Amino acid sequence: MTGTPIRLRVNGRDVATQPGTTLLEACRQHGIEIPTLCSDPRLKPASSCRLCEVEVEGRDRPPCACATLAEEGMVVETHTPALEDFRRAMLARLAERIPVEDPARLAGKPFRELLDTYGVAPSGARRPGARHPEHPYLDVDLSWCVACGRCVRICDEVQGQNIWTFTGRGGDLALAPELSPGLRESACVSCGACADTCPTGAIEDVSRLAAGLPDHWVRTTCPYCGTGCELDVGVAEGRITEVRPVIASPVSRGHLCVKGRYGWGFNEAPDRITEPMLRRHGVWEPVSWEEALDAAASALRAAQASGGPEAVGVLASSRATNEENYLAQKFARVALGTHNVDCCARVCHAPSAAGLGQAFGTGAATNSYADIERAGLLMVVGANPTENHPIVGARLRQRARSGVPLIVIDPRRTELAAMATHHLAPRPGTNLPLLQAMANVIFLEGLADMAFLGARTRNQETYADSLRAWTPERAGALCGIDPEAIRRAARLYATAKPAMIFHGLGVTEHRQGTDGVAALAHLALLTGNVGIPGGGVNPLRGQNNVQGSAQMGCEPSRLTGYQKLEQAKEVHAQVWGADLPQAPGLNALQMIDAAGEGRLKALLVIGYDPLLSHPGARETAENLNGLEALVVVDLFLTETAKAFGTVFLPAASPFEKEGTFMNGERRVQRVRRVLPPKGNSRTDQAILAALAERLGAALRFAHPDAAAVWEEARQVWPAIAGISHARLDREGGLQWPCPAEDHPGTPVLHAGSFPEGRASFRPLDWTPSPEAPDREFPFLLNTGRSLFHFNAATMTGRTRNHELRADDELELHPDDAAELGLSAGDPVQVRSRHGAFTLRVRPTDRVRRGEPFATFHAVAAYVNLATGPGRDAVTGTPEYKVTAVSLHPTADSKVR
Ligand SMILES: Nc1nc2c(c(=O)[nH]1)N[C@H]1C(S)=C(S)[C@@H](COP(=O)(O)OP(=O)(O)OC[C@H]3O[C@@H](n4cnc5c(=O)[nH]c(N)nc54)[C@H](O)[C@@H]3O)O[C@H]1N2
Ligand SMILES: Nc1nc2c(c(=O)[nH]1)N[C@H]1C(S)=C(S)[C@@H](COP(=O)(O)OP(=O)(O)OC[C@H]3O[C@@H](n4cnc5c(=O)[nH]c(N)nc54)[C@H](O)[C@@H]3O)O[C@H]1N2
Ligand code: SF4
Ligand code: SF4
Ligand SMILES: [Mo]
Repeated sequence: MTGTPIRLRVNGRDVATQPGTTLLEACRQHGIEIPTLCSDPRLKPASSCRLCEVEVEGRDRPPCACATLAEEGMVVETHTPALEDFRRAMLARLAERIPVEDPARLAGKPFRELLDTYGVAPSGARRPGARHPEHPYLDVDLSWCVACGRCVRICDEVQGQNIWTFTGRGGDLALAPELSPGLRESACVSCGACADTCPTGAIEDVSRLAAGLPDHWVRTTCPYCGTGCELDVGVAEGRITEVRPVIASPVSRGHLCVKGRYGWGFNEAPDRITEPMLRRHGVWEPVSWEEALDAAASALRAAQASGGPEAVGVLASSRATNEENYLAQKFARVALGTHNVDCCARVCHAPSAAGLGQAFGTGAATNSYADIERAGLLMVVGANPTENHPIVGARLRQRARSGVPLIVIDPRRTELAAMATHHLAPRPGTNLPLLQAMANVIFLEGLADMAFLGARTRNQETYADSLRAWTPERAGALCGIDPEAIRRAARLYATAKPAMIFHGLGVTEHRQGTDGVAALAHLALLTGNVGIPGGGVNPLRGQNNVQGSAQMGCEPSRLTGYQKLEQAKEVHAQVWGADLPQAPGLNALQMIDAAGEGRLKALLVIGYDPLLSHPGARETAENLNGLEALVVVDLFLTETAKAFGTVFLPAASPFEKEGTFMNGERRVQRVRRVLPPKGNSRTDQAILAALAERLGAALRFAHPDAAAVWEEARQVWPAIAGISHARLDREGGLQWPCPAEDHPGTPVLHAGSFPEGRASFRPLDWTPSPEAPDREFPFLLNTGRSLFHFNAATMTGRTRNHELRADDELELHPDDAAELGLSAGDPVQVRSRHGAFTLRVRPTDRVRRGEPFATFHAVAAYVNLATGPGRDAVTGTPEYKVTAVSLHPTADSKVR
């Protein structure tokens, strides 16, 4: 938004700025730097260091430029001798606190620059007891602290953790007293915001202190989750030495979580595989690329020869770039001749794409993260963003703290649930009754937006009929929730417009995953919360590029753009110069089922570990064992590779290639090469091209670089036709649909109309899961994630994150633990009808009685040994969130 500019005079010069701009910012816009120590664009002004005081005509006392808005006609002086003398004196006073020894700590810091500018030198000494070096990523030495308060404020205003405080005595910085002895044991989430803002290095990255300042910085996108934070990666002597947040990023706005900020150590892990390998007589042997690629290609060809094109398949990586995923599905369809191609969206948010697609016509998030600050109400359903999408989570928490109503629907009392206006805790697997009952209340109490329904939806009558049976009393009994609580939440959601829904795997990873998403979409339609800023239904997508890999066409029944085969096959055939396969393809789970039945003979697995991450690991193993060849393209020997791999092709990491990722709000952002591929590794693009060449499809994969691949994708998917690498480099990330080069991108979908004209309701009914507790298996196991580890922990497990929290744990209600005689840290065997695993117990009332929760990250736990074969009826997504289990204290302290 731009208004009429304001004009003022600064140091005798006329300058203009937008209304609402501070003097500090207005001067900066015109190249006038006013010194400051306590200000940071991420924070509200504090006016505590007073260095930015300026003279304003007509004011008796000089105000702080950071806290004074520019006004029409103002006359300002920023560097008078009096002001400069004052600044020098202030800095000299502060410099007395800074030790003369160890100048490296101050190197590159804003305070160092100020001291140099004003010709002041540090004159203090290290204070005993001021250093706290016990954290793996943060080195704290308060001898350097000048009490600017930035760390205290950023931890409060941005992250919301409130770890730091000033103690009364002497105004010294300290850990908040209620937090235990050290930083590592405190509630600190290791986001590193304090170290990033600290102007003196009193709180500093361990890696910066070890490696010194980087030689250069490269801007790229985080390789972990679908939030899509931007990173500035510092490099010295050919290695990553630090990562810092990007203040101008529209997604992360100068903030990162522990994974993006500190989780890059995997890149240099000593056990990273950087030589191609073949398994001979059960043993992996390094071979040349020629030999490995020949072996992989001939295994794929042999499988095709004996079983037809349907006997081969590709699992693409949602960790890799859009360009590589585009090539992976093209490789399956053109080089192998099969639609057997899928990605981890299958085990994740495929139900979101299906459910939102059915209702709205587009299966992606309707709105943007920026709408968090516009919403009148936030509803988080089956998602735990403060751990799994921490940058979104921190923003949601800040809004809730500022009084915006928050509804959380989750069986567990997550951090957000604990601060919610209403926390509804349904029994796992009962979203549908609950959401239908909310709709029932909204509809029958006359809270529906009838104008919206009449103008923009169809089938509302049959839908309304299907709601009648879902009284809060009936649903409450099934969900274990007080019917009045359902009514209160429904009324609040319907009346606090715009209301924004975020949802996660607690909705999708169920037998009725797609129906659950549809029920959310219906709620939004019913209340007219679609197509408006601050509203909508927004899946918090999982891996860094899962939105992208599905959107690029790594889906058996969809082509690039998630376009239906029928709808887009002609344009693809034309651009590819090849006919598309006739036979329908198999999804990720079906491919592995087919391997067990001998119908699938060879599988190419790119950056994905199905043996560890698919449900029912024993059955997955039996099925994978049926393959004749399994070609793995990864950074590490995954469990799948270790057990069944026949060829291993070492991939370059996301820090080692060019391309784009697509985040959960449909934003395409650049991925840039920070380092060359490690050792002999190659990009997925190069590997796919080399395989295609051996399969006789060289010409169709001869793109000189990632940008050329993107250019081809633009030709087959009109919604990205306006996005080019060059434009992304110029303007930053863009959200599709962006049909033309002059189109700004689309932050809010469905504003005027839906792709099919109207949105569509369908009646929904509840089918309970057979995974219900009984005498033999009295507990209902729920599984998911924790902050410090990412999925199969292939990457985070090779960083120092494991020093911050135990790897995996079983959250168990303290009463259940007591009944079983279990204390914190005791191993417990978890048995289901399908298998068993052992994990240490963490008694906590975050979970309810009878509903333990396990994180599934580490190989040591192998939680998926116990999960079952249930799948979402529409998409086949596994029912990871409910498994009936029994718990057995075990003397065997060796957790598998
Ligand atoms: N730190 C970290 N971040 C990650 C990941 C990681 O491994 N670690 N993985 C990434 C990936 S791939 C994904 S897909 C996302 C997933 O992010 P989320 O969707 O947040 O993932 P989960 O923790 O698996 O599950 C979310 C919540 O669903 C709740 N739940 C279970 N059953 C039900 C139910 O029946 N109803 C309701 N309403 N809630 C239920 C659980 O209690 C849990 O709190 O995170 C991404 N980000
Ligand atoms: N019990 C239970 N199980 C679950 C879930 C659950 O909630 N509960 N959640 C499910 C979900 S949502 C998901 S998404 C899956 C995740 O399961 P996976 O996809 O198997 O997990 P990741 O750890 O993300 O594995 C990604 C792999 O990609 C590799 N990699 C990273 N970058 C690149 C690259 O650029 N190129 C290549 N070639 N490789 C790369 C990494 O080394 C790693 O081996 O787990 C599922 N399993
Ligand atoms: S530790 Fe750094 S950011 Fe925090 S008050 Fe001291 S100087 Fe300021
Ligand atoms: S929130 Fe996600 S994208 Fe952002 S830094 Fe953390 S892991 Fe990376
Ligand atoms: Mo996921």
